[in-house]
Amino acid sequence: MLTKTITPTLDPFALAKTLSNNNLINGTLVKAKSGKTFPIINPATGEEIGVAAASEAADVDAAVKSAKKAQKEWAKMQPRDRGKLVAECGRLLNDHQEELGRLVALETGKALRTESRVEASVVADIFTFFGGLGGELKGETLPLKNDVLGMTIREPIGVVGAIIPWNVPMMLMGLKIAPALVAGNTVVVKSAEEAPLAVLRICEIVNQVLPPGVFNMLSGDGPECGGPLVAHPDVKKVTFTGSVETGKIIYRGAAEKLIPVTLELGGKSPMIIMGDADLDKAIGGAIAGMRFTRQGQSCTAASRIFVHESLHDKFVNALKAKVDAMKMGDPLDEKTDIGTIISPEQFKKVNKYIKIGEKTKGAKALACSAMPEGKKFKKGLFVRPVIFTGMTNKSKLAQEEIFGPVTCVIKFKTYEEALEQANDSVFGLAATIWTKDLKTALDAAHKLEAGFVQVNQNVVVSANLSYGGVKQSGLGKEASLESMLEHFTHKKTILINMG
Ligand code: TXE
Repeated sequence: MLTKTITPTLDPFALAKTLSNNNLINGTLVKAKSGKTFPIINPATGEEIGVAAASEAADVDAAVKSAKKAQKEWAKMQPRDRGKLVAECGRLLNDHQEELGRLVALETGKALRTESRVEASVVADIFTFFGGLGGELKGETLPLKNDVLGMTIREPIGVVGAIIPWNVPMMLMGLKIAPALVAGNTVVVKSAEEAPLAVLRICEIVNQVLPPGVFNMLSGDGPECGGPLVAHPDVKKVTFTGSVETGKIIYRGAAEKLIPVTLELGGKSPMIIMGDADLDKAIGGAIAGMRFTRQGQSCTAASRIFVHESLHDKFVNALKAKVDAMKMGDPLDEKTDIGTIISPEQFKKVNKYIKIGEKTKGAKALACSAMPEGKKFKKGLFVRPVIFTGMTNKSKLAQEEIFGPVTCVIKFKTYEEALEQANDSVFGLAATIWTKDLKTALDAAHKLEAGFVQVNQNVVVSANLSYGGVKQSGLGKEASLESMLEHFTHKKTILINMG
């Protein structure tokens, strides 16, 4: 039931100001107890657009207490009724799509038309999808002796700590909180320093329907706010998306308390383009897969493209021409295809890798598209997309996650050689194979070491598609019914002796 009505605000600058310096604890917007804040910067111009609350351990404690208190009543509700409330959040988020798209474009630098609106529609869909799954929290009956009845039931875990990054903040938050809530848990989310606004706006929106305390949100620094959240004795599960390094810190913290974790980490996703592939489709797939529109800031970015020698030169030229035609510019401008890098730190990291690539033996850098013009963007974190050719899969460029608009195109002769190189990575998130040959496609689908393999397409994450990596790309799955059951409930076994 709607208790308050928030109407969409289409001016993201004004919205950023009104959202500034807020956490959501127990259904109320509050500042950090210390009163400390940090600036939120528009990456397209370098200008401050607002401030975020710099939450610390005391704020974490207040948020967790509120979540713990709310969980008792929340867990008593019928799962389908919880689901209805979560689905209602989806309906409201749907009404706020344009507003959320603009806000996330402003704070992250992701182009509105190609990226940010899409994310806003996906987050609404995630709530709608999980909202319909309340009735799926079913158990089993067990085959036992005649006079013993055995069964399993699904129980919520308790308070869930969710730590999210900045690249797709709304979607990644939705993938964590929607299933957690439907399963009867309550949540404390920590937003990313770089992108706290759109997720905070989502809090305001869902706060209209969810009971106070069921969903709490803090902005703050990783170690200062995320650290105490993981360590808090009343947090019984942690779910995280971010870097491998931070994932390991979180895993260690969770191990101290022996609580379960879900980790969605980095990637270096391979694309194998066989000699018989449809070249146009493969080029489209490379552009979509590489997420140039998001400046390559995607964990599934197709950052290693293995192309059969017979197609290599044609592919590189055609890919360059297509990326050249993409317009880099103001993320809020409808004509813009490619926005900015998120932060000065990431900007430095991406440029460092481009320099490494330029010095790599045999490598050739093809810079594409053009920098936006105008004084306004002088301090903007724009990076021209770069296609590297001529390096090997062993090079730093092909082995480490760059998280920028940089892809490596590597020539191969045989399928076996391509497959071996594709699997020669510490990561295992996503992979694609492009071929007309069914046998090769099926073989690759089996043998590619990745959590998500696609043949002749490169679609993005969406609700109902189980998503998650192997190797150093993480632990566990998101986005599906299975993710709700396996990651946000305990299975309890009950035996009843009727003799
Ligand atoms: O990530 P971090 P950063 C990768 C990508 C990128 C690199 C660094 O390669 O270049 O990570 O990005 C919180 N305890 N990905 O620095 O540090 C932090 O506040 C608890 C891939 O942004 O992992 C933020 O909310 N929490 C990725 C979140 O962790 C801590 C998306 C992510 O930050 C913490 C983003 C701590 N000690 C980056 N330290 C993907 N898989 O999509 C930090 N955090």
